[in-house]
Amino acid sequence: MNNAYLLIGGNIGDRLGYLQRACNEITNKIGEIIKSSSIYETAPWGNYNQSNFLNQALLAKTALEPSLLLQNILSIEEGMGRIRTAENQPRTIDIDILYFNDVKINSNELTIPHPRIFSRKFVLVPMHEIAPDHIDPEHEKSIEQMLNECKDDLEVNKFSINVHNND
Ligand code: PH2
Ligand code: MG
Ligand code: MG
Repeated sequence: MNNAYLLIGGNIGDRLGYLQRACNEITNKIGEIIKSSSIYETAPWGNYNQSNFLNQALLAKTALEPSLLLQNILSIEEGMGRIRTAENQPRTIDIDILYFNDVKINSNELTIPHPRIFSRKFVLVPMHEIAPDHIDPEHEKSIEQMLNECKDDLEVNKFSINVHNND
């Protein structure tokens, strides 16, 4: 079995519902979710002119090899109404492979570890909750070290459902 750390997130429509549906799809099509972080509400990185995201980090155990894992992820995203236009556009769901065992892959279709983990608090904060000591094979640093060194100051806050409940 392989260890796949994933980050899921979205900023259109029923954000919480899409995260929950993504977890169900991941369990069915990829493998058992062993760890999951809290859900965080995060300011949009890269394209400020869009709504806040909900993001969550997961550890899934999977029998799939990376290219098949990616194919299943793309089919889950498509089934959940993800439409790809330009980069950093609003989306119902995005499922990113952060780490796969301790492999490094640089192909046309796939870069593992995900190339921008170290510069994004919306990835590092949820990852730190489930795997602070995980070593990034590219930077040879732990998630905790990378979070301490991260210069990103965009908001990343635990999401509370009750705050949004008006009755
Ligand atoms: N994903 C992006 C670009 N910007 N910002 C936040 N807060 N969360 C994301 O998941 C995210 C982003 C590209 O995939
Ligand atoms: Mg992404
Ligand atoms: Mg993606």
